[in-house]
Amino acid sequence: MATIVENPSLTGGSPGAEPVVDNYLTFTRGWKSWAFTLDHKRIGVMYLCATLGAFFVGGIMALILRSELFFPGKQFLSPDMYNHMFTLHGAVMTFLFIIPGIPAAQGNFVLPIMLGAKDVAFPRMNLGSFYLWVFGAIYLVAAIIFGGLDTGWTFYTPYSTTTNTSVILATTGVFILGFSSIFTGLNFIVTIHTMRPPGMTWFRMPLFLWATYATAIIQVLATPVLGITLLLLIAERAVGIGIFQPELGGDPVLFQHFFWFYSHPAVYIMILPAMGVISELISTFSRKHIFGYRFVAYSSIAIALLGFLVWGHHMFTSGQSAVSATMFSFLTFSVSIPSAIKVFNWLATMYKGSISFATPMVYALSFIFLFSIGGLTGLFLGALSVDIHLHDTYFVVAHFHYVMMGGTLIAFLGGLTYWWPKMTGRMYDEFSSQMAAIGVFIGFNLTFFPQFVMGARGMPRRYADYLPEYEFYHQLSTIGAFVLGVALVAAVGILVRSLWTGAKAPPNPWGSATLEWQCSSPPPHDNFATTPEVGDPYAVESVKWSDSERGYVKNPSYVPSKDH
Ligand code: HEM
Ligand SMILES: [Cu+2]
Repeated sequence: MATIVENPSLTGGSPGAEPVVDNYLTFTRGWKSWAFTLDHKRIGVMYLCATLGAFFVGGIMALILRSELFFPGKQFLSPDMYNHMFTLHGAVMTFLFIIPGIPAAQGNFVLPIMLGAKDVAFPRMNLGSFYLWVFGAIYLVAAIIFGGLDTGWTFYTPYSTTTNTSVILATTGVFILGFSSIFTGLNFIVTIHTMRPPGMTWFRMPLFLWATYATAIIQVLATPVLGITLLLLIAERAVGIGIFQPELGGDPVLFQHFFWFYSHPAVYIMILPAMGVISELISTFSRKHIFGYRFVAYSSIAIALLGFLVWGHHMFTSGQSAVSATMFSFLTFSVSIPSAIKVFNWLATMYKGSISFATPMVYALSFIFLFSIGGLTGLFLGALSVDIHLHDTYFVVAHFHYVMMGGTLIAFLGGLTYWWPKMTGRMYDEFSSQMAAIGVFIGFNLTFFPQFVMGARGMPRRYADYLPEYEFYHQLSTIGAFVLGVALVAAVGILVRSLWTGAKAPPNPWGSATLEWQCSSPPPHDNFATTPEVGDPYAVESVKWSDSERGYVKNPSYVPSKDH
């Protein structure tokens, strides 16, 4: 059995011997040193493997769904099985991948280092958060095995109170996952408030940190509402407390209010960290200071706060009053302003920049394009009269995949390829990785763009069958899904291969000025031996390319300007 072996370089090697470079991967060894680790970097890596695993499972289900839809009529899934499959696809993707993906996996890895801290404020709670994720995932999987689940990821009443599938197991799982998310958010808030080193003022924080901070506010404030709602649903099913079931005097629409009071803010839990990643990528790969730093920072907070006011836009057709529908429509438009501010600032950052098309930037550019389509179609849906026609059609499916997949997943890949050399100490093959990124972009659009068209033409969502007039769009979409699947497997495969074949990564391969690039790749156990020198995180001129290092090094002729 494996045992924990302390790194010999730290317990004193012979004097004069070549110093063994300590890094977080080799610091201690054995599986226990991972299972009980309190190191935020290792917890980040474990989260990364776990969420990618969930993404793979959710992806297989998506391909099964799309294959069923290649022809009208039944292929191999009964309508009932189809309901199970799309429910589990949605629940796995949302709760196990998209929500924890960037904050818990990449945020955990880089947040303390970017901040200049040795770890998060509560390392044990951090590990606890990871195990809660594991337990929550086990419950969800158990629901699949014991009775399945066919309510849709939204668990709408009254169906969820009457179906005889495993609603209680699944909602217990989601309840536990909610705690995991709250723990992560709480940890990040406290870390950012209390662990900034001297010189790291709020306005010297990289924008990724502002974004994860804003995300954490939502995680802490909104997730309890989901938790309580799910407990009420469990109580309704188990003992009939009469809150959602009409025959007991309850109101099923109340469930929708509770659900969306969490789940609209939750879409910002998904997208804000993604926007944070993109801010880092655009500045680094344009070799320019980010344009409008404060606007980008404040717009994250604005999104977090405004996001709490718009949940009723999911309920325009639920019979809510015309006055509230009008108010929700108006507020929905206002929440898109801060997102637009970010897009304008990214474009302005690129303007006259010296743009490199390294893989992370290919993803960043894809993000801007796809997120813009996703966001703008959100405005169509936020317009009252238009939504009456589009509600519950494939148009909505296309909209949210453009924001969740075109936005968050693409940013996840951008962040993964950007921080990969830092996490693993290896460079991946640039050309094949760029090709995979382009494949993802093409596959994605082929899958989801036709869904806008068929949705606008009336194809309803969550149906196992369709009229022949939609066949062409469904076939394009299914072909796209397989292109996307192959490209995604290739994108991740290329990264994994670099663990064996990749060149050693320099501390700063891309020329970024944020602190994580000041420590070696991979970083040492404690991140920084001495307190790092904090400067303007976007002063890309403070580093310059060195041929001998095959990376960027400090630029001796750089003089910080006064306004930063
Ligand atoms: C500019 C910002 C956005 C606006 C104006 C917007 C607007 C809307 C509206 C009005 C709907 C309801 C449509 C209907 O059911 O009839 C909707 C659905 C949805 N949106 Fe957005 N949205 C925006 C951004 C996002 C983002 C960033 C995400 C996720 C990352 C997202 C995820 C979703 C999801 C998952 C649904 C469907 C929920 C379901 O019924 O299963 N949206 N959006
Ligand atoms: Cu919403």
